[in-house]
Amino acid sequence: VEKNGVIDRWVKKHLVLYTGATRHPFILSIRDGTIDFSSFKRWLWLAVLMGIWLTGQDYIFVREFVPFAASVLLKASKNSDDNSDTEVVLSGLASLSDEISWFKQEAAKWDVPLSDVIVHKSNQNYCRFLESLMLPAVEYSVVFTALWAIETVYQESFSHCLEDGNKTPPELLEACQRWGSEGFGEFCRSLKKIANRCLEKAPDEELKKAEVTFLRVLELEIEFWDMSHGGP
Ligand code: HMH
Repeated sequence: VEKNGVIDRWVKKHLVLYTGATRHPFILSIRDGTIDFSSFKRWLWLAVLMGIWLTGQDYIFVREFVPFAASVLLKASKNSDDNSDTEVVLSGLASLSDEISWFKQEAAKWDVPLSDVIVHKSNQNYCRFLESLMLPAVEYSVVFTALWAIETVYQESFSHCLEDGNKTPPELLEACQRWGSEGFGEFCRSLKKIANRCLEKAPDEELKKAEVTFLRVLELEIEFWDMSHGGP
């Protein structure tokens, strides 16, 4: 095993897809300030009507992500040889609770309802994928790889919007800070360390499964951002 760990090896091996997820055109348009803001609120309403409002979609996603993270917590408490795993996952669950409150607050701020957001097809696929990972038979290293990838794509995307030279619209800075913050980055590094530790001990077949799961997360994250185009 290379000294940088399995995760770095996979990121390097699948860099095109990884960059596709962490530097999506939607994220780049936020960072460059080219996202259309003159009619942002009108766009929001239209997006709500079309069921593609990303905050609304992410609210739906996070509600499904909570039981997934809880299933990882359960596996950590049963399978892990390191007690600190459960603490890391538990802190992740605590931020998800915070995130749900924030979505509700954002919805109120923009005067858009969360109650009747239509679940977009891409989001439905993503939620179904999470559901499949919640099965007790799915290995700890596989679900941990998924948890790491899901959180890290968001962290790397939004921290890019905060890097030097950004022209991120002030209206979106709060959202970017939520996932792009140093604290969330530290959390993602903890996830990576645990994932690497599990993967280094995993048998070949399990390792292959984890790699496929990693790639599936990247595809689903790209499809999630693609919803911003308003397509089907
Ligand atoms: C689609 N991926 C998506 N939404 C999120 N909130 C995260 C990752 C990180 O929590």
